[in-house]
Amino acid sequence: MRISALLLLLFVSLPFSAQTSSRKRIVKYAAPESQKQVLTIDRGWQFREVGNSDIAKAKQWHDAQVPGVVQTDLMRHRIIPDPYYRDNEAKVQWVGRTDWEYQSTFDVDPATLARENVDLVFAGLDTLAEVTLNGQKILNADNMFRRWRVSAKHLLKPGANTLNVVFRSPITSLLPKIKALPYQLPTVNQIQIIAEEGVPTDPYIRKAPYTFGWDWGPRLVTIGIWKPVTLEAWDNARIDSMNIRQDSVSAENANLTALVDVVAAKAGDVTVAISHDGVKLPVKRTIRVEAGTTRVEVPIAIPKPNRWYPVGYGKQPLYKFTAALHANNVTLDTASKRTGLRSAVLEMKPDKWGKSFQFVINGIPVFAKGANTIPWDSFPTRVTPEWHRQILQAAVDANMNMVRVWGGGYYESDDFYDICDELGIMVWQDFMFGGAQVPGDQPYLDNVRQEAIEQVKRLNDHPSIVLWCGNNELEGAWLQWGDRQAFKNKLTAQQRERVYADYMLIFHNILPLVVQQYGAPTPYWPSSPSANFEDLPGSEKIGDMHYWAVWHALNPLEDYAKQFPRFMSEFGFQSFPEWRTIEAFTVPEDRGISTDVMHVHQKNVGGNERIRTYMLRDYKEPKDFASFLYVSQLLQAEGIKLGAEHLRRQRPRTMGSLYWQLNDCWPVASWASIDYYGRWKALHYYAKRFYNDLLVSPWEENGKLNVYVVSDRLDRTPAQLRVHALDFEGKVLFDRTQAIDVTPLSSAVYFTVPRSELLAGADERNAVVVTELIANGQTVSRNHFYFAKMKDSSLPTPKLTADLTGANGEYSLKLTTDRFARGVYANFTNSNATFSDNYFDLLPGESRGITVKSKASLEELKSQLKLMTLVDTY
Ligand code: BMA
Repeated sequence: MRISALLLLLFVSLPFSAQTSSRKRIVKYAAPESQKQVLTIDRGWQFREVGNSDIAKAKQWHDAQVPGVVQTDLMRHRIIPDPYYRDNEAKVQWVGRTDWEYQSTFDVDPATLARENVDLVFAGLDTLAEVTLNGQKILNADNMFRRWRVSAKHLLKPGANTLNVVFRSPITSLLPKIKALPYQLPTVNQIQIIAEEGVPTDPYIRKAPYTFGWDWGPRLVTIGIWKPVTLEAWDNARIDSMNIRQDSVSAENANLTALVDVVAAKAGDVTVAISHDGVKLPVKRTIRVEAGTTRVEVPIAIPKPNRWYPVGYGKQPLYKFTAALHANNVTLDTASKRTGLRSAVLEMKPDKWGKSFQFVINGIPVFAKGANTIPWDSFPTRVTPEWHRQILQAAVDANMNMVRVWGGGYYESDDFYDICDELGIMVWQDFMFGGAQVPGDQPYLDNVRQEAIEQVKRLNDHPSIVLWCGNNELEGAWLQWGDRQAFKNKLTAQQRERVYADYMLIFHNILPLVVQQYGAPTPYWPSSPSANFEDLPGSEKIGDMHYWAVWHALNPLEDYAKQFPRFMSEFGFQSFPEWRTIEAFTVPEDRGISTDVMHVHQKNVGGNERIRTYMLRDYKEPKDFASFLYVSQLLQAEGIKLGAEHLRRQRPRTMGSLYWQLNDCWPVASWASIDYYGRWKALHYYAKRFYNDLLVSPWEENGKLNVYVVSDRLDRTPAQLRVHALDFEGKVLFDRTQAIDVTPLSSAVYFTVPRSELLAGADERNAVVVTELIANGQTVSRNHFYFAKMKDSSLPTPKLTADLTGANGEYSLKLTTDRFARGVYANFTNSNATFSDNYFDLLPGESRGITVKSKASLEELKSQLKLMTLVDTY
């Protein structure tokens, strides 16, 4: 190495802030262990509007946060209002329709400039960016999901350097070009915008689709430097990427290959050494590299690996592998990846129903229980690792073991997958294609290929990722959607062929090849839903299904139990968030289902009325808005419970239940089970019960009540199954307990009783059936069944008493009722709290203790406690 030891020493011993004098400076100093230096440019940034707006204040320079987006900076400078409040969304639309400029002046010291290579690296630009350094154009970026590296040494000078990034509007800058095309590609969820702008631009740009608006999210077309900017100084060679391919993993052996891409500035000998968790492995490779990228493969064998399992099936041990790049005894660069060792197979074997579709992890067929995730915020740069952890922990608390990172958002940040690895949550990972038809010109295809390579290399080592999926709903859209049929009808036969060929090229050629080359053996699936062209998407025989006739087509909730998919990757039902969430974005006059503001916060056209339509089928008309919110949550929870339990009962025919959707990106009426503020809706408490590893699930078939028990446990469970029926006053109508032995990984009926025998002459509108599974003296699952709809039931008015005790954030709440109480909901008018359980039924004379966590004091909580049950709503 030609770098002198002295220079290296100097370089390492002084923190960069000490080497610079200017106010605006390069900030963080990292990677002291290797010769490569990484400097983060995250201070001294300013931004201004440089397009067509007439907002004078926006035209001046204001300080900017990097990483960040202009919208959050504009809010901070009070140039735009909070778009989440009332109907402000419309007031900020100009931001996405104009151009913006960022600028930073940063110092570079002579030591950095003495290095052989100095690169500027942009980890993420949103999206159409022109970058200049000291007045020289260095980059045109056009993909939010890519990383951009530019060699910059020739343009840098000692002392102050100026970096400018101009962002063109992802709407107005594209419109003329798109309007001039012979036809315009269709998209989803933008009816109103299409009316305003003529055509949607999102099909033509690699940018998070949901920022253009979705049926649960506002249109907030973000613009900005959304990931860090760094300066990287290095000499002969550096590590561009490092991955650990899991060739085969069994209890005896893990056969792995470290894949290290080395970038060299010139030819020379380098050595790659691999260690894990501080243990040097006896494997090294010394090779001669030419200028450019060379892939170095180093085989690794780990006997008796400590294997990673999904939560509920074993532990989540993680290994940290480090690759060190040496030349002439100098460490040029190091790279690390943390992974978990497991085999993950998507098994599709012919069987009597068609072909299985199940994830087999370390040989265990795992029933996937979970939900779809959408981005945590409309402004991704506001999302913190703590927030990710809070919601992902809530997923595990609700007994989920899988999330689908849906293709209309963005590839999540590293911390997201780290948390999934740690918690044992499997991830079904879509590529980011959300519903818009794709173009197929060569630059677009190259852009997509590069994006996929980078994302697969970045993420594939996460053991949580068990599937790469091409897109969300594009196959089904092309083959089955009305809007696509109308689009096809407008095209010539040749144009139609072309659009279809472009689809096939990306999802059946480019992406699977990238996964095969950089992600194998992690499986690839072309679309969700899909039957991989062996049948139509949504087939009951092959592949995964999205079932939306309940909700979008107004089919009865009971139709959930008529679907027999191999894997249900989406089904969902909306509700409103709770009162305190509504309060956060409204004034009193907004609080009703038909107000303008509540319609702005409902992105599925007609959604509020749809909730009401369904509600009146099953429940009495709520007397006021607060009651309506509460009943909407019960309605959603009961509906998804019906669907999810049905899917679990079908095991092994069905091997997955992912409801739509886990979270929200702003306060809104939506399909989510946790609202934007992290508050659990009734559905999330229900999910904790219906996704429990042992589930008792009563279901009426042909005048009989069949009591199923579903087990996701690996061992047999000796248990007591109790089935009793009571009238609402507490009179026992039926009571039977039977010893059973629950078969592992199975679903079966363990008890059958005719409806008439259960009711013993009592009125079905006045009775509840309680099924209970008791193991080791504990009730592990309890489930209530009603023969009549709640609107027809004669619910008594219970007298509930509450006893709240505890201190310092941890409280117990004991609730007792005299008569039957349906849907008991405890909350505090003014304090955030989490409950171990909520929205449950209490039998006559029953008490239930729940734990409550809150920062509020006991006195505050006592004065704010509110209890509600279904009879309070009418
Ligand atoms: C599904 C999803 C989303 C959408 C949801 C509700 O099909 O893939 O596109 O938000 O339906 O309509």
